[in-house]
Amino acid sequence: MKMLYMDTREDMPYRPTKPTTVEELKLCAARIRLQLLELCTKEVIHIGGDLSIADVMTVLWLYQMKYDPSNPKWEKRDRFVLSKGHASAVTSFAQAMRGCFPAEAVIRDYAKDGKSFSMHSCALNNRFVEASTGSLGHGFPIACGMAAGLRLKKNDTSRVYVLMGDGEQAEGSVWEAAMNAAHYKLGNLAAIIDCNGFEADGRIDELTAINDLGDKYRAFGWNVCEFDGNDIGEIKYRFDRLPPPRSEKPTALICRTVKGKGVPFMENEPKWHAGKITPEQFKECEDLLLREWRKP
Ligand SMILES: Cc1ncc(C[n+]2csc(CCOP(=O)(O)OP(=O)(O)O)c2C)c(N)n1
Repeated sequence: MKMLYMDTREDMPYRPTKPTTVEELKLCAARIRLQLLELCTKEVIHIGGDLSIADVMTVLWLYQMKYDPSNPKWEKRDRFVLSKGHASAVTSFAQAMRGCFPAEAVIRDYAKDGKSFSMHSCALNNRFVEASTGSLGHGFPIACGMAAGLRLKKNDTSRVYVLMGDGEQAEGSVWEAAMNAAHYKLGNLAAIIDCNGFEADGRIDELTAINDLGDKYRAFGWNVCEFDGNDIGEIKYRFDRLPPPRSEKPTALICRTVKGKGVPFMENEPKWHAGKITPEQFKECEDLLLREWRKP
């Protein structure tokens, strides 16, 4: 199959370096979805939870985060920790679009021994990864430690963003971290929770129901905002209004999303937590996404 590397596609030609409008960001999200699906023809990836959070990751990496791809250790950068470490593919494509490395490298090297793009984020072989993750419930406490570290260094302009899943909320360490973040007044911490309603084995409400997650974070002393995590305009609006990093309450961004978003046969279908697609399925998805993208 001819690989359609997204950096050079002629049918989606616009590649803004710093998208600012909702329309530009929507295009970037569509391209990231196509990159994910292209990779998914070659490797098993966690496609369901990559697609659910693709819109948030687009706005986060291409619009929101203070970050210099030519200097990933810049002291004043915002930090990102992928606590749901299995969403490494969408993270890598968002970073690629921000200019960290070419998307082609992700497609070529993903899950290959000794290369930079692992199935779960790995900081040992990729300098754009802040912390190695994959064991659920660990990235969040690491992010809290980073936010506390920024306070000790008197850095009051950087934020730490951490992405978790709703299934991940069943880990006890999540609640230890939530309690500590409020206690240490980490207003420089923003926890993004991808509430797609599913974990690996099925529906969250049938496995470990989390009921009203917003109430839980509020009870732990957090600011909470809850919104449609597949609506780019809404995501941008919420990021624009985050309290400043020097404020005293951490913020939970509860994103209501659809697992497998954008690919009808994957949406809300537990078997697409992880998987691989055929070239024919890729073509079907590509036609659909391009049609969607061209809609006025
Ligand atoms: C501690 C731990 N237990 C189990 C797993 C296996 N596992 C990988 S992904 C996953 C489901 C996670 O669900 P969720 O956090 O909702 O992620 P999403 O549905 O967004 O992909 C599980 C149980 C793991 N990675 N870590």
